[in-house]
Amino acid sequence: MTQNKYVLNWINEMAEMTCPDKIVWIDGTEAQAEALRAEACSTGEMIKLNQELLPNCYLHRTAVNDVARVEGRTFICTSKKEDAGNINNWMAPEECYAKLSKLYKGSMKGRTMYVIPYSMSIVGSPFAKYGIELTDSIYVVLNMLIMTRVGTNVLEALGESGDFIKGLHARADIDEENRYICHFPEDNTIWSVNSGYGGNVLLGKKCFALRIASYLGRKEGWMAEHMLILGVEYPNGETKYICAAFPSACGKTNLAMLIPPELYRNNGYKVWCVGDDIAWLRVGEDGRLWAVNPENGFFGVAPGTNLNSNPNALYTTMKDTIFTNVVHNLDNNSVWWEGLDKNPPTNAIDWKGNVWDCTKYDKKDKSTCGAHPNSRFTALAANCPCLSSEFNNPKGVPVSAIVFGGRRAKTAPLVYQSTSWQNGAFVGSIMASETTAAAAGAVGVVRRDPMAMRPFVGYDMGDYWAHWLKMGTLIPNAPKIFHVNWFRTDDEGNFIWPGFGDNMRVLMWILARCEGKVEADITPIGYVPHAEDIDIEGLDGVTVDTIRELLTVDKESWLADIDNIKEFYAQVGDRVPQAMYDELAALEARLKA
Ligand code: GTP
Ligand code: SPV
Ligand code: MN
Repeated sequence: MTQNKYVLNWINEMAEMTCPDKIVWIDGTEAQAEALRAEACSTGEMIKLNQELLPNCYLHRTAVNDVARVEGRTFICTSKKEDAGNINNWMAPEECYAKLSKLYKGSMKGRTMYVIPYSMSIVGSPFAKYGIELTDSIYVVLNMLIMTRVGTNVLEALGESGDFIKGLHARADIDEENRYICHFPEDNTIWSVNSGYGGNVLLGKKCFALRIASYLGRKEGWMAEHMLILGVEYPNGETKYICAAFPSACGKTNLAMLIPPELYRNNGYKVWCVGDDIAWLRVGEDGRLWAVNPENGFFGVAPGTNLNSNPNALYTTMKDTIFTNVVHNLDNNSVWWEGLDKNPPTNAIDWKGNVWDCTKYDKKDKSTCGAHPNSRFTALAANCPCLSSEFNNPKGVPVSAIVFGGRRAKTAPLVYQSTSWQNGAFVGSIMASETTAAAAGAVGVVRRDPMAMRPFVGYDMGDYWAHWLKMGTLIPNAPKIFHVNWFRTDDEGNFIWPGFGDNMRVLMWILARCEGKVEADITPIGYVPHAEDIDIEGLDGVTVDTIRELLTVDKESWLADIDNIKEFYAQVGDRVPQAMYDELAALEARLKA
């Protein structure tokens, strides 16, 4: 497949360690993919679903102890500990290589090693970065074929160069005690062992396109961010682009694919999806910030996806999709998850592979769920009905606004705007959100998650903030920066804001602000809308007073947050830029004034 000696030598070395029975190169052809699907079905690794209802769709169940990213077992292995920073786990590279080599040793005996040459972003484009993932999992191969651009053309584009990310993945024993997701940014290397789930093993995604790429971006003057990219098309045909960073399972896929409320549709507004999880951002020759989505598919949260909340995602998953850890409906050999509809299947297998009794389902007890709360679909971007015509444009799209957001029952208002790039970067640095099932550990605990990147920055968090500040000085026509919160609750714990498609109403205010077309109130935290300027026409049960409530800035709860932010900054450590401390002090002073 290639004569590239860097590639061949590395594969030999990895094969000597892992001892596969054979090595198979993935060429990106449909014939090879189809043979692998058949093989996975023959061993039970995947289940072929009803081909009339769900053509080319499959179901996979991971091990019960292996259902989410494992942040506690994710390491950044820089030669100096300070370069990984206090927020990341760190291991010395030699120590980590030695430790994991033992786990890899002979782990592919009796198995096949697949060689996946893939590209993040469009092959041959100036933005593209190449990787090769070695894995002993057909499930990983089939997911990578959807999520990235895979094939021999990647090897051709790479040529004789050694400039590619070396990823090694072995399922080994799926032993959680010995599960490691390790990054060696100085060596362009990723080693993952003892997992078979999503972000732990699809190495192009979080490991490469965020952790390694953020490290490269800092060196090379660009940014890798945990952001969706969407375009709002106006009735006159003009399209404005927005990037938004929300933590895992906090609404990126949903916002990226939103269908505008009827009123807007009737007036000719459309929303187009460019990406739902990762954005690579560069300064264009025109002085604007340009975004590309380096991925080729969506690894989206299944629960809660339905014809009302996100019809575009549902349509996207109706063919060529791999479902992971959802309910298997035996009556029609299809799939189901909590929140899909009100008719759970009565003859069904749950995500653990056990017979599932839907009558035992109790909303408050996650252990009664049929689908795992972090069950997912892997679907082709090309199958998304609202995919942007710019999806394959190697230049990307120009960004008008950057939006941060979190899952906050209180404190954060529906929307506010920062007062400058520096203030906006500060707003990103103090983001907080309730934890979700996307990572192993407690769910619903508020934690600081700067720029939604806490689990994904491949170097010191303070340096990452400094990089944000520096980028601001390099973008003459920088996007405006906002913060949103769809998740404020009332005293009974119900969401106040309807969310989903109606989030368009907030996007319209954001874009109007970018064009200087609407006034706002200045508050201690930034610009907050006049309640009347959030369009509520056609919204049931939401009045101007509801909006007023959603927009309140409660000084007491913000001051309580300030204490928590100070603790967090101290934890990030001595590389927190002075400008962030200045912003923090100014915010505190304004709240106390
Ligand atoms: P990752 O893929 O983990 O990075 O997550 P994501 O940010 O793409 O999250 P996603 O859009 O999949 O949403 C996760 C959950 O939040 C789903 O269960 C959604 O139904 C729910 N959700 C998304 N948007 C909204 C909203 O506007 N309001 C409410 N109440 N829930 C929402
Ligand atoms: C996330 O957790 O932010 C995801 C899913 O997008 S995973 O690919 O598993 O990281
Ligand atoms: Mn994500």
